[in-house]
Amino acid sequence: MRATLQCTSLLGAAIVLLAGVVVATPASAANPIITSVYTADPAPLVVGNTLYVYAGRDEAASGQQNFLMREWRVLSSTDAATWTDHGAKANIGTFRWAGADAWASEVEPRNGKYYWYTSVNGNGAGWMDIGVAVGDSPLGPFTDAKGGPLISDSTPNSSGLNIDPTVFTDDDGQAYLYWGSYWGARAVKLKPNMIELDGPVVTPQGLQDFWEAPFMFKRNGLYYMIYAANDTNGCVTSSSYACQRYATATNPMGPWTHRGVVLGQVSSTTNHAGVAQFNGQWYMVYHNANAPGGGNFRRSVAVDLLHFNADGTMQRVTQTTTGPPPNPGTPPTGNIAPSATASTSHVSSWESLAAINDGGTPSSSADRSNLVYGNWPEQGTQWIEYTWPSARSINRTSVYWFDDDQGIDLPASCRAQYWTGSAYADVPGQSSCGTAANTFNSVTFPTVSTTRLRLSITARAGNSTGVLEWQAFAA
Ligand code: FUB
Repeated sequence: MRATLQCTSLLGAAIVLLAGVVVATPASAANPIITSVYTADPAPLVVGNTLYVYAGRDEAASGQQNFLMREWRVLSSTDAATWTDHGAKANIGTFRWAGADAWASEVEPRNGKYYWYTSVNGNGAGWMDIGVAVGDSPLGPFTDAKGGPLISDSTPNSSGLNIDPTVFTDDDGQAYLYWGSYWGARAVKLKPNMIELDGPVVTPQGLQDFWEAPFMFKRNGLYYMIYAANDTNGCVTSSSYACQRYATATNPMGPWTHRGVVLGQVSSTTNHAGVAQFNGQWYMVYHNANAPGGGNFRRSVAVDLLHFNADGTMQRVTQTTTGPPPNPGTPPTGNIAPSATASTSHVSSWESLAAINDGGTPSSSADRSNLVYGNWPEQGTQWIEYTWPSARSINRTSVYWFDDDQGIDLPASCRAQYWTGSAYADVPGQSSCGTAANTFNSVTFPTVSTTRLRLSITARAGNSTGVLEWQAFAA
């Protein structure tokens, strides 16, 4: 947004843009999720089995150093990997009182209607306003819900720049509007009609280093606010850029407790993101400048996985060029070992830890035709372990032992362990861990939910141990 402060493009009141009619075209899984047009300021919304993303469109010519944004588009996906572009479903012409700058927006559902809160340049005094359009479906058609701005420079205690609305409706039906830029976050309650303020505009406390682009959501009873910050104290390398910091609160109006950075600097100067849980997986949608010919005013929407820690804090998002795999939150079935990251207390340098979850079926405990894991010359108790990026429900594990009749022998005993979130513990109620040669030895147990499963292996005296394949089965 920053460069636009010097070079705002006012297009004039005469501009009336018809909502674009675009044939829905599925795009393949990759980041950015769409490259046929430049898109920015994404806001996600889950309706049924569909993940929608509402985004502005960057139309600046190559080399142009200001935003040219005249419409808001809708994308959708049923697997968060493959996207359909539905085209523009609202534009500056949707608001008769506006003339330019179709900046960041967000859609909030209520009573079967969909309220599209937009940043837009009104024709009156001041610069940016927040308008509301309404439609009967996530794809509209959308019309102006109010006939004038919901927030403008004349709203008492409004932000220095009234853009970037995020609307959140709590379980009790109370809706909240947050917005702002120029380090000026603001919050206000909305009436049930979603188009009138319900009380005074307040300045939320605790959103450390807030610059702009708030997005609010709730998880496990805790309120989360992510927002763009541009400090160089752990956020960005230059304050021309921005990261996404986040804060949590136990009340939707705050006060907020700053928790850190959840999305680092992106390749565009602006950083605008949203969060959604879809089919059991959390996602962050954001924009960057990574599409061919992209830049600070030719941005593109990307989607990546978002992971929470057990204490409710968020892990920093890994920005990928591939995007997420299709529906990774769908519960896995069968042997989930191949999707895990393996680790061990020791592996012999000439053998391979990758053996244990490469999906092989050995013909015997002496089968060296595939990779082999062994921990020679270590003796006593050693371990192998699987880690998944989020918790898995597991109720069986099965191991095929390696025995080279030299330093590696069948073990004396073994047991399944799991990470409780703070320590390793024996998996409760597990059946005996078999040590037979030339077969898979299964261990069953009541389902545990864990990110880490460990096989603790105790060698026979004077020997080391080895594994040809170790499976873990989703409950
Ligand atoms: O896209 C125009 C403005 O840039 C948005 O409103 C800000 O959040 C920033 O992304």
